[in-house]
Amino acid sequence: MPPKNSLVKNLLPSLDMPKRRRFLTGSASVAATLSVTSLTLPVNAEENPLWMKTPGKPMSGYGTPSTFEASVKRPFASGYPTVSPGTGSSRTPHQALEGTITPSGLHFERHHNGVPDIDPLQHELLIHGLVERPLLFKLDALSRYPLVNRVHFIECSGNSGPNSAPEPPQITAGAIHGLASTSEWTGVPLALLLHEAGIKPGATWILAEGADAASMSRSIPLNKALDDAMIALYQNGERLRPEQGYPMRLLLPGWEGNTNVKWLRRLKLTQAPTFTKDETSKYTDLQKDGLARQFTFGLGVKSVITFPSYGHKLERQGLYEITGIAWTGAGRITRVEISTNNGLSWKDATLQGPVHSKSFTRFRLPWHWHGTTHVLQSRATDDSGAVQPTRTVFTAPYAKGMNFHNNYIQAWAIDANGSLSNVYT
Ligand SMILES: Nc1nc2c(c(=O)[nH]1)N[C@H]1C(S)=C(S)[C@@H](COP(=O)(O)O)O[C@H]1N2
Ligand SMILES: [Mo]
Repeated sequence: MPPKNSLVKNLLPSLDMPKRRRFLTGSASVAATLSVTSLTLPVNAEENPLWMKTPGKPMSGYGTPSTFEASVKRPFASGYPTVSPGTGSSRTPHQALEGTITPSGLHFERHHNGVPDIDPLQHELLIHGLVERPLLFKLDALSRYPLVNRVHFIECSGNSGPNSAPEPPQITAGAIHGLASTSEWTGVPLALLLHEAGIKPGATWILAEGADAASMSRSIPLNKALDDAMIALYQNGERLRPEQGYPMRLLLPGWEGNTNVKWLRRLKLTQAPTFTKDETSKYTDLQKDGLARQFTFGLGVKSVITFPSYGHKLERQGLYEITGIAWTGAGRITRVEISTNNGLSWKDATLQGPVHSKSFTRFRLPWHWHGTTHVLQSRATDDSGAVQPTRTVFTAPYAKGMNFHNNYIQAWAIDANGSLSNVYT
């Protein structure tokens, strides 16, 4: 398929057009230049296309994308294809998407032992341990609490791992950075349920356990649970997808994906971390000195240019809009700068509002390509003052191949033919 963006962006006028129209382009917004382009009518413009000559298809119970978009899919890989094909991950194809909300069917997946087929009438959530009153909830009971909806990203701490390879992999933006997605989540603030259960003195951590065959579990500091944690029941307006934890998941905005326990069945208040298999065998960050950082929950400030990126081609010279997504576990994105000359100089991109906290923010910068070579980079800043690091700065403290929490600046090279490749700088 032609990548979605090339279909749209190639409508933009090139620099070899007549002088009068070039003048209009220079002074007008991108939207206005699109209407300038549409002045050139195709030869058969007055003839009705085929699909206007017969009645269209009937309604459907649940909508699906156009068949012409069939190639917009999540690339996936299983680590154990024969024993457990459901163990592995699939990635959001960012290079083919726009806006900030990830369509539910394209939300990335990371499963440690496949997707359980949970009957919501049988599923229960237990809150116990250091509480005054242990509580047991069915889905209908939870759904009766006052609900809140918030737009948040989830990002696996293993996201961007392919860029830890010695040579830059020539794969799409989604194949590298697609273990991150944003949804509007609706659910019950966890603080509400914990206060109802009554927190006993001494409780400082919570064990969160999933109802999958991996019983994936993590220890969560009580402070986070009382801050902005949510038991999410809905995703983009509908019940959670099975892949995202149906019928309920723990949502810890801005914290590494793994702590957002899906198919949540148990929360146990404890005096200390439980040191579950999932937080001792994995999700620690090995340093050069042989020590590993543990419980590195917050995700760093990050951005990626989604157009143009690997797999796109600039077919001709002219105006293009450089665009992408930025996010941070700390709060809001305040600035995204773009360099087209390998970091020599930077220009502020426009941030598309509303800028939600701990959510994807779309950035845009119009740019003229004159048919020469470039290295494109984006550098995000958040409201804690953190700036996205270079690859050299990020990797400095870690052991070789440390594969977690990569948030360094991504670079795409454009060659004189307009082809894009992944490069390390
Ligand atoms: N119960 C359970 N929860 C889980 C997982 C899992 O395998 N089992 N995977 C974790 C990991 S590593 C990540 S990155 C996120 C992925 O969420 P998603 O599949 O909805 O994108 O869920 C987390 N929660
Ligand atoms: Mo993850």
